[in-house]
Amino acid sequence: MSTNNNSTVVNKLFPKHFLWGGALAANQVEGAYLTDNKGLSTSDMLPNGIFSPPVARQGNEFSLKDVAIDFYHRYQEDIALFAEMGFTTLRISIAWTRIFPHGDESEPNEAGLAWYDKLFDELARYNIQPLVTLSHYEMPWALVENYGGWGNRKLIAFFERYARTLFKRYGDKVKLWLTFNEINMSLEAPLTGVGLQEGCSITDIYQAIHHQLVASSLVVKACHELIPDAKIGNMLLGGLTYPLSCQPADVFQAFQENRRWQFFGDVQCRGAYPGYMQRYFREQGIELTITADDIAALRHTVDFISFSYYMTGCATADPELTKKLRGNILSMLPNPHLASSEWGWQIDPLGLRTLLNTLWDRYQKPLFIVENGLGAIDKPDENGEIHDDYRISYLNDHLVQVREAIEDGVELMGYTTWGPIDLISASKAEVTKRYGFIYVDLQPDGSGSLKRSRKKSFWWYQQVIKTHGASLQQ
Ligand code: BGP
Repeated sequence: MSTNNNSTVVNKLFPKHFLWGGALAANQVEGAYLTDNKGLSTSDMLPNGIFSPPVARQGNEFSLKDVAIDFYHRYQEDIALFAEMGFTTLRISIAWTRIFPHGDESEPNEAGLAWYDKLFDELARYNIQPLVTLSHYEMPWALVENYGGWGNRKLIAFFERYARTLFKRYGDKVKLWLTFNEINMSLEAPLTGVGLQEGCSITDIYQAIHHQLVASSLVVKACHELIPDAKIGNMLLGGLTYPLSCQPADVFQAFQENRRWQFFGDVQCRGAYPGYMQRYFREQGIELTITADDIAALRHTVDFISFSYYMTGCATADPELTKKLRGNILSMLPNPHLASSEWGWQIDPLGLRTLLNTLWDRYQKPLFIVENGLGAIDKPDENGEIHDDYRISYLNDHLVQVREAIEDGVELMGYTTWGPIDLISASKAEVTKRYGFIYVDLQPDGSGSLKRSRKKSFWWYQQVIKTHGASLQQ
């Protein structure tokens, strides 16, 4: 706070050490889905997105993800563009199937390891700090077929071996790690989240989640042992549910809905299952196998909390109303006070400030916003340029609220927009829904030159980073 001409001026710049960048996931950008001995992943088996059933891959089916935006071969050009925007961090994920193609090998695939070495070296050339997700919506398909996915306790050891391999190999290049992307999404998309196929019960899902939570904790422990100067966080889908009315029953319903996903954060940040979850398991007849070793493992809690933020929604205690109102992909009810994106995701910048404060109050651990952005249809004008003012306005309004949250006292490490370059969407594996500051000439039928070009938002984000947020419009 500084004073100027007797009036109080609040200095609302983002802190100097704040990390700015964008976030990608291997299966949504890399392509090269069988190159350098890569194995098939759950994502490869879901060419229509994370909510659709898997298809058998016999070699001639079409999936946009097979080539995606060909980041595997074009990463140098893309990183140069990120550097031009002023990125100080880039969130990427490592494809487990590049390192252990089937998940259960005793030795890693050197060709896969070597490719990520090149990627990290390229980032280092520009002083861009990698933020690496160990598992972003994919796992070896062989682990689903041969072991039943995370329902099988053996997956814990396979994942730990995979993570230890990465920590040993990249320990001097990567100091920021995340365990599982949106770990709470397993409740909505069990195959993507925990490798469980159709017909699994809620008990199966929570048992698989339990194994994943134990694996996450063991990997935190391994990271602390192997790279003492690194930090490792969890990654939550940061939803926020409001009561549809101020009736106490609706307020309580919304409170419970929020706990459905906060539970994951509670275990990963506090190191034990919360009482409300134990009650839920009892009442639903969910009996989990939890060993004494599991309980000890869970005590290894994360260093920071990362999360994605796209939308909010509502809940009511009235079952009839719940049926009548159409929910969004997260089964939240629409909020009559909010506008929606072209994909029906309700836009709520102030909700981000609420969420940041909620998480900070709850855990008192540093936070990191690792996904936020607007999926929209971008139409090039007659000169081939894209004037994506809608994206600029979405991001501007969210960042203004982020800055407010920092003023509130929230400790925030950084901000990475989702999809700094156009990529394949996760929910429906489409390319029509674009998030990037950089346009990629790729069409829904797979045609296109894959040429990259800068959108208007490219210059806007460059300015935001350069001015530490001073260029944002209040
Ligand atoms: C998150 C995922 C990302 C990303 C994003 C946007 O849930 O972590 O992988 O894709 O959502 O979703 P979509 O691609 O479906 O628009």
